[in-house]
Amino acid sequence: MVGNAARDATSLFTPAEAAQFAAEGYVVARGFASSDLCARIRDAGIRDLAAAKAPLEYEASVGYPGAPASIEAAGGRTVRRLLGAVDRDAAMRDWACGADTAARMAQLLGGRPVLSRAHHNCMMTKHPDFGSQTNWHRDIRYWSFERPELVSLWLALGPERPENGGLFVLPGTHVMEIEPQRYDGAKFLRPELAANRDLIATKRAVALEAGDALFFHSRLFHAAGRNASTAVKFSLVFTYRAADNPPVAGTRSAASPEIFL
Ligand SMILES: O=C(O)CCC(=O)C(=O)O
Repeated sequence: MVGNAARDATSLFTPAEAAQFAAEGYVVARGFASSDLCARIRDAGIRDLAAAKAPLEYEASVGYPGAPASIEAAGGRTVRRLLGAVDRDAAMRDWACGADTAARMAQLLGGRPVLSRAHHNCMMTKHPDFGSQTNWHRDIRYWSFERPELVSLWLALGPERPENGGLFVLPGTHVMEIEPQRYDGAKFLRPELAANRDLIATKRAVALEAGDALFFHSRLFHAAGRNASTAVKFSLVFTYRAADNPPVAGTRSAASPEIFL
């Protein structure tokens, strides 16, 4: 019994960590996945990348800064995301749906977690040469749920720093109201506006090591630069909702079967 109690305690956020998530919209669980598991997940990514195993998203198809202009251009088949991660590989699925992940998600969501196959559900593969920059955005911008309160989980499979395209966040922005005119047509923050510049000046880099997991709110603004290193950066990303926060019927968010944890 003592052993179980100790194990349960380590699988949850401390009150201080939960309070950080509530206040800042993100929290990092250090060493959340073992190095053995990280190696298995990363190897699966390397294997699927080499085989160009569908479903894939190419950098060229998102057209972000630094991406090839088209599939036919040099680097046009650079993969941005290996999609469908939960159905791609057992190690990815087991981690996404495992007891430790479910317990932490239940804590942050305040209810039973449900994994969305429609959003994230991918391995991000940021390449040195043609990997793109992602400007400041909230993931919820194109998602449709009863409440805009989902939590995403980003597992680093190697070191993540600004230099290799690691994430930046704007702490506390998950609870801010932002006027529509502060966004461009694709719902990225317009960096030329003084109000946005002031907000962006509050940015914080999220430095991660392999096995660290970033939990972040679907309304948290985040961004990432290009990968200036010589190695592809692999990160596994999933999104969860609470069971009482269903997707809106008829939208893309409702189009794929979900997994109740
Ligand atoms: O790695 C990146 O460029 C950022 C990815 C991201 O923010 C997203 O997919 O929502």
